[in-house]
Amino acid sequence: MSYNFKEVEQKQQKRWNDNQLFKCDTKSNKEKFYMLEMLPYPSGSLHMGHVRNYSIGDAVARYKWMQGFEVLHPLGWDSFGLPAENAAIKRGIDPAGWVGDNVEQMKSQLQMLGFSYDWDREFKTSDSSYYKWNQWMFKKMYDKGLVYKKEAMVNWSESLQTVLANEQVESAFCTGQEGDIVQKELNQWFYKITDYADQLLEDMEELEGKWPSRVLTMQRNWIGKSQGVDVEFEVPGHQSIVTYTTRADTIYGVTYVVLSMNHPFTKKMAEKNPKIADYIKNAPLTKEAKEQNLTRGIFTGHYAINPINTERIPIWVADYVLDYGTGAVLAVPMNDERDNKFAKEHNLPFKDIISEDGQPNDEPYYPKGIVFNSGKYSGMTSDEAIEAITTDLEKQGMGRKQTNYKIRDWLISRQRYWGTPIPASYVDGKEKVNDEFITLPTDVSFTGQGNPMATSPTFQNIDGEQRETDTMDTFVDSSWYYLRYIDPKNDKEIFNKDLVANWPQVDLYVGGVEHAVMHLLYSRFFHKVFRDLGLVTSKEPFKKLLTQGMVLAHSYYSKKEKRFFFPKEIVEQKLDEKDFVITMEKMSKSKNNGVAPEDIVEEYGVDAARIFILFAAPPEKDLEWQESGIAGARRFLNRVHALTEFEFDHSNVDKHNLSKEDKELLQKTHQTIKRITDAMEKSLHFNVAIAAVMELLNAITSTKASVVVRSESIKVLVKLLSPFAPHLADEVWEKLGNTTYLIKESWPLVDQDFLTSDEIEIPIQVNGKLRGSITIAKGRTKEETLAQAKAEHNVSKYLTDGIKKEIYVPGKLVNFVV
Ligand code: ANZ
Repeated sequence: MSYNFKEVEQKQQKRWNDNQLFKCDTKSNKEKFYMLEMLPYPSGSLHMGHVRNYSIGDAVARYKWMQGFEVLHPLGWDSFGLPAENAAIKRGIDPAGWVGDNVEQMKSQLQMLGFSYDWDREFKTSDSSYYKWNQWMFKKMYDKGLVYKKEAMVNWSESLQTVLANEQVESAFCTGQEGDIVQKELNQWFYKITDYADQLLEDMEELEGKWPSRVLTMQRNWIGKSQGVDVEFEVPGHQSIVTYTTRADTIYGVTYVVLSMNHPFTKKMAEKNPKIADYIKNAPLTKEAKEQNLTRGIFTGHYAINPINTERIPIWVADYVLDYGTGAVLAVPMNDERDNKFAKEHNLPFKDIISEDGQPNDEPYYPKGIVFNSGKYSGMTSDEAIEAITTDLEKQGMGRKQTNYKIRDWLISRQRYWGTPIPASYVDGKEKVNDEFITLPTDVSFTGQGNPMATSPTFQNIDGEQRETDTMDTFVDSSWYYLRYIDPKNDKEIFNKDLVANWPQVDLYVGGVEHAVMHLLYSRFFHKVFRDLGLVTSKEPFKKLLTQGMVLAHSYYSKKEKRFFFPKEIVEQKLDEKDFVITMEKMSKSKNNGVAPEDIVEEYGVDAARIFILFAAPPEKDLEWQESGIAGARRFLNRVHALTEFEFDHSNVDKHNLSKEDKELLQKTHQTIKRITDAMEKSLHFNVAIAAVMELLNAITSTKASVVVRSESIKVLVKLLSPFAPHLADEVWEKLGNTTYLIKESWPLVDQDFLTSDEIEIPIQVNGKLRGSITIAKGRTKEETLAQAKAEHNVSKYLTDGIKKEIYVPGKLVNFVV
């Protein structure tokens, strides 16, 4: 029953390409749909995560074409970034060449998979025709006051002479260089995303229900807006210290004031006190180390005065205080968990001031409650006390209402080569942002020491000016690429705004949840800046977001050899599974549990790979790779192909002249259209859709309906299957005598007449418990229904002791009380 899938797939792809089926006319008057998957990094070869991502996008794009939309479905490459530069350092390869080779290889894999991209819109972010617009945007933002330079603490590697991002430090990017990294103040470029903090928050309302709620929550937390009060603590003989609190109700419970390492008071103390200087010097650098060190701290030897009750309290410095708010915290060991741990460690006093009922109980109590031991505020709820204490502090001139945000401005400077050159220069040390387009120099050396940009003999010094050698964070590149796809060849403007107005938003964006904050927040920021520049008309870039789950597979860890084996080795060497720890994990190189897309395609074909991927789990859930599952997908497709062997009749179905079997098959057919259309429109649960096609196939192959009706159902099935298994669907379509392509055919419509069946299913309960069901013709009497219900064998065995009462809800339910 099997067919030559390789031949079929190649043949159909050739037909599609020859006829440029996926070319988008951006000026079309048709209703538009912009389908986008996150652009890939050209690492060298596709992995299953990519295949999943693009199979989802492809299914939706093809479905939308069939629904009559003009579909924009482009793909490009996020090609700037460190791996290309590391290849240059380690193997002496030119980064541009490395990227070019990788792109070529991955593109041919994508083409092998038959994805419906409009390849005319492809670009790499490292193309000068793309990144020049990063520079244009930088200048526009500079003119609007959204770009600035300032001193910032960064991770500096002494041996590499460059700044490393936090992630790079943590992943020990510079292996063997541990200890080598120091925190250093450097002059860096920033994008002022904080100016947009409120808009980024408010506009999230538009995304509610359309973006996964956990992504919205992560963005909300990242922006981290909070309302509180700045409270001033006098320090005799010094400038006073201002703390920020959202819990002014706890002010009677304060037993110490605690500062961050970078607080000016800390720094002043460090100059006089070598112990404090040492404390700062020995600060842990990585996030993990910081998290393990939450009680690291030191007493400054000074005291502050609590403005509410003039109590004298010690001033400490601690790692758990961040550069946030004022960098100073009023510590309340009974009501804040971090303070509690810290106070225990350093034997600082505790004061009981809040509980659930306002009674002292000497227990730590972290939520809001009722206040006691707090002077005239005792007896108030936390919220009342916050209000009253804030007002009184304001009156005293010792407090000020304050709104704070966690979000920081976006540090975009990188002391790296493979990125967009920042279009700035210095005259006598003074910065100047330039209009001119600056290409990356090619006369640089990659020594692994410092910024390669600085090694170019031609780049840095021009006409008495000194050029900036920093390049931009590559997240800048991916912040607006979706707009460039609409007008990718424009060399006069970043994009034509009238054209972009036709495509106001990406309708569906699909990608990994790891981009929940950075990429997805930076793009939203850029979009709003574009809007304020009058270049786009919408508030938000991505109307709907789907974050797909990971692709998992079994990994085999050998207890003896202490390494991961490939599943193949287990089979080939007939190894005993008992010697392994077998777990389901994300496919990865380090676990040797990855499956190469090309191997799967070779063995089972593209359509089978896609069907398996879309069928095995709903798109947002993790997918467990099963070889048996993909073999099952292959068998299913073979059965679909076998439909071409049935007798076929192209005549129209006469609705008024149908046998019982005809009606049943048409009902099944139209129910299937409805189920699949609903899945495509609402849940994007392709697994449900494919399951429905499978059911319809079973109905078609077992029916006794007429050839005309069966032919009609086969046509519908092929159309419904085409977004998921496009090659086979077009093949069958062709074999049935059609010369068109399914993507240009219209999606089947539901005929309501066939949605309702003449029969209904009625659940049967015994004592309220479901015991079975019966199918009866509509309009049966109560007596007939009850008789059939009692005869149902699953039910009858519960009725042997006699029936006390019969409950009958016509057309809905039967319940026997026994
Ligand atoms: C006293 C207090 C009592 C606090 C209590 C909390 C609970 P948001 O803005 O929502 O994160 N805080 C302020 N600045 C800080 C800093 N630089 N580093 C670490 N923690 C800081 O919450 C602000 C609260 O976080 C503030 O309210 C402060 O602790 C702490 F039962 O003050 B609170």
